[in-house]
Amino acid sequence: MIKISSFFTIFLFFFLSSFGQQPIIQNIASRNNLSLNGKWNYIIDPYENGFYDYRREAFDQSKSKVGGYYDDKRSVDKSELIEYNFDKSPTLKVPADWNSQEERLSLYEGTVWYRKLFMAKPLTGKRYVIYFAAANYESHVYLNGKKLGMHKGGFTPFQFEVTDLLKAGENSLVVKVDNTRKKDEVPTINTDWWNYGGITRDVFLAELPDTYIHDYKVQLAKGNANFIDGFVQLNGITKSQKVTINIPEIALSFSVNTDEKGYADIKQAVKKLTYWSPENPKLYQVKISSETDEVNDKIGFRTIETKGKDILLNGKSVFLRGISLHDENPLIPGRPRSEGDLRMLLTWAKELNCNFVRLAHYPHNEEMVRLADEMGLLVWAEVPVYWTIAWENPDTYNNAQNQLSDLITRDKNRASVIIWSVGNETPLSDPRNKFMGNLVDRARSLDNTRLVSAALELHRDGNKVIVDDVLGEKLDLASFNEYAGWYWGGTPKEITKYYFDIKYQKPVVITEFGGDALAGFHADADTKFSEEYQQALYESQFKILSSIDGLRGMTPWILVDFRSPRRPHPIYQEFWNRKGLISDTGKKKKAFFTLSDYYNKLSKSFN
Ligand code: GCB
Repeated sequence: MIKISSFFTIFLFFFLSSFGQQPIIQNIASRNNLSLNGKWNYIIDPYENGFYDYRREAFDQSKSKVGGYYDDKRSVDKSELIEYNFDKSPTLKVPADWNSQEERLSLYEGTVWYRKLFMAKPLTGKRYVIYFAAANYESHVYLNGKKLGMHKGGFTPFQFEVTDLLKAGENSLVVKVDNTRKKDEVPTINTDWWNYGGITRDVFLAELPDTYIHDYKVQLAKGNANFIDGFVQLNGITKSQKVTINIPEIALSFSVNTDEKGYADIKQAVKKLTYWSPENPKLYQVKISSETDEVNDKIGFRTIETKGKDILLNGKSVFLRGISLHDENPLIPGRPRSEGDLRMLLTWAKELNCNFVRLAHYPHNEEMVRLADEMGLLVWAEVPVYWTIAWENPDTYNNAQNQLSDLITRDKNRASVIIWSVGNETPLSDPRNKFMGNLVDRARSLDNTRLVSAALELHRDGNKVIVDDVLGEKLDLASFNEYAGWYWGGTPKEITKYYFDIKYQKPVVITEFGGDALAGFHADADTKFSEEYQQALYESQFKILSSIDGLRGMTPWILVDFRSPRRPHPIYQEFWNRKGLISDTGKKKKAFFTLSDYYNKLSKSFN
């Protein structure tokens, strides 16, 4: 019998294949790739002149219409009118946002056209795929003047097969990237982070065999530390093949046979494993080979579950000593551009004595999650269902669901990821409960081995802080954001009177608390924006939070100051949210040390 998760994989595969854009290829970065990173020529197009004609009809909707910039025309005839020229246009670096590279683009929201010329030598019998790890927000992609497809969502990968379009010699790849905020999109128009535009993550051309390993899951079964439960999916003509899974370090090698759809379950008893944990982030080389393809991965094995108010990692109760972070390098400032940028962020989290990070509020780079695997940090992974989403629009729902499915598909083999979060601080209503409830069901149907949660809100009655959102009933954790001492409740010393009334018998993980501090601004602990205020706030928070029965973790807001259009104060903010424990120049504030001491003690006392 086909399991539900396998059914969805197959369904998504055929559904998406028919629209040009393919479902995500697992671990594509490890394949034979030609990097398309580097300098791309660009044209700023605020009126979308390269996409629509003067009657506002899209050029690419009609074969007879010419004029789209994706034609990448060069003048051959001196009488010809061409009003753009990529060859003579300036360049932007990829991967990187455009805001941080060019003064004119720092506040820009709209369309920018990117063009990359590259040489290829396609081989017969091979297949070629162009892969974008992320571009914000809506991308239309063209190769040699032909449209490959469109993708929405600023933080998830997308790809197109180009085997039939790739030319021997020079190829022109053109991408229209539009970061206009829109009410019905995911996220919606209002967020407390910078709307960085551009091709923000890696781009490459991957070469694959005719029939290749498209997807696989090699993970421990739910609640069973001695059994691998997963699947493998081939794509190509020779669908029925023998596939061997080999983990040399434990001398394990076994085979499965794929069916006429290229699919096989992987079910295998396994012994002698060293389990992955933050203290010992053990990863195994895993080799998956079919008759026509081979892919190598580094995979950790661990179990995660809840029992009453405990979170059990490999069967042992764990306290999640966490911190929230955005996908931003404050020193640019902008989206991270390299593994080094990502490593810097996670190294800071380690220096805080964390064993957990909340990668807020959208999928971070795949490389970040792989680093968390390697460095030993548990991960909360989230989709940008943030604040006031258009709950009643079915397209908005489908978009959110696609982003969630892509995140789960991409990161399902990462031991570090223990929680899928379906959103943050969403206002209560029936349509919202339905929307988010459906996302929870979807997450569980795609992956029954991890916890599912969301960052909820609370309300107050006198000194009582109440958490009773109905969505909480469907989640594995009681997780909520709590801003006592900043947005409400008075000064840090006044908040110790608050106590919590949490309706669910579940482990409690506080997803946010915190307050702004401008690094280097010193005053007394009642003065907002001072380092002393932030520090006192953390100390009082530890007092009120420690009285919660079932407190099993926290991810204070936030590791590093980050840019936000919502924060204009001319002295303290200058369009930075200053709730970071580290400043925009990398300086650790007082509260950084307060939290690292607290976590250090917890790491010794909590078993
Ligand atoms: C929140 C949001 C987060 C904001 C933060 C703040 O509750 O989840 O995205 O940045 O508050 O600083 O207000």
